[in-house]
Amino acid sequence: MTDSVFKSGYVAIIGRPNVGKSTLINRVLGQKLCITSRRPQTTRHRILGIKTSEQSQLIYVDTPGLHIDDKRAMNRYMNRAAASSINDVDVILFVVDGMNWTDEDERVLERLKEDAKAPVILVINKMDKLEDKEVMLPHIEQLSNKFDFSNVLPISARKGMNIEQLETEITTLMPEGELIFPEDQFTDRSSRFLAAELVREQLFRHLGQELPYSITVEIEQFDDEEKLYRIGAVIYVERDGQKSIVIGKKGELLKSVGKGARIEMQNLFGRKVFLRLWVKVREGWGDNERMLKNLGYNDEL
Ligand SMILES: Nc1nc2c(ncn2[C@@H]2O[C@H](COP(=O)(O)OP(=O)(O)OP(=O)(O)O)[C@@H](O)[C@H]2O)c(=O)[nH]1
Ligand SMILES: [Mg+2]
Repeated sequence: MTDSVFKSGYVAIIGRPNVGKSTLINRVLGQKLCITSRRPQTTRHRILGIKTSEQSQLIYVDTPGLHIDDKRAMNRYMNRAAASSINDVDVILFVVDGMNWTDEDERVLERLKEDAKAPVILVINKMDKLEDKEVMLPHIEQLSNKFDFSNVLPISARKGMNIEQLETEITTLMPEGELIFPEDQFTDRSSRFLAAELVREQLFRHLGQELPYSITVEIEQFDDEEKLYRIGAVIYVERDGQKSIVIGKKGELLKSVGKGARIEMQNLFGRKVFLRLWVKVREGWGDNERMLKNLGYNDEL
């Protein structure tokens, strides 16, 4: 028992695509929950990652990268999911990529200026990439002048640099409160949802430049057979040509995707997994609000 007060609340992780938001959440959780990739716009939905200790329950909100292009329905959905997370949280982490300040960062900052009611910590990620740390100081000073940040912290989510300091800072800013989720719960998402994400992650990782941006995954079967999970997933693409890319020569690519996803699922669920994948064409779904809703892209999620 400690005599300090228990703290609890929500921490939104906000930033443009690809700055390392999901990598950061996995790092603080000490477990892989959110999918990550070298490609921008990997995260499409808001996902909670819950970390409970003796002193606190910190509920991290991973969000899609805020981006400028919102011509497609799916992009608008992603921007809405990220922007709505700025409200109703107790602390905001504004994540940027080292020295690479862009127009999109500027736009995110404008949004924060308009909407943020909670304290904002500026998190400068990917510090491991920076060889000359000296150049960072004037940069930090310049960024600090842009907004009344409650703190500015250089970190490396990938290497685990300064993560404890960040957590301490977040806890300091958190209000006193009770447990919001049961102490053994670590996300608000179902195993079904996480399984679909893990298939999508492998597609992002295996497909390189050929990746159809709008590819999506739906779980059709998820049976708990005690010793194993039997999972069937459909990969949706928008055109026939994309289908053959995803399947690959002699089905090799799809096989590697399935193998990678199965290994990740077994790690996450702690259970043996039997996984089957199909590829189907569903034209124009990324442009169509109604089809997006049918595929689970609705704002209540
Ligand atoms: N060198 C380095 N790379 C990092 C670090 N953190 C993340 N990355 C890499 O940056 C890329 C993007 O990481 P994500 O965590 O998927 O980024 P994100 O901000 O969630 O991206 P979206 O979901 O697309 O908005 C991946 O290749 C990560 O491995 C870091 O601290 N150092
Ligand atoms: Mg992400």
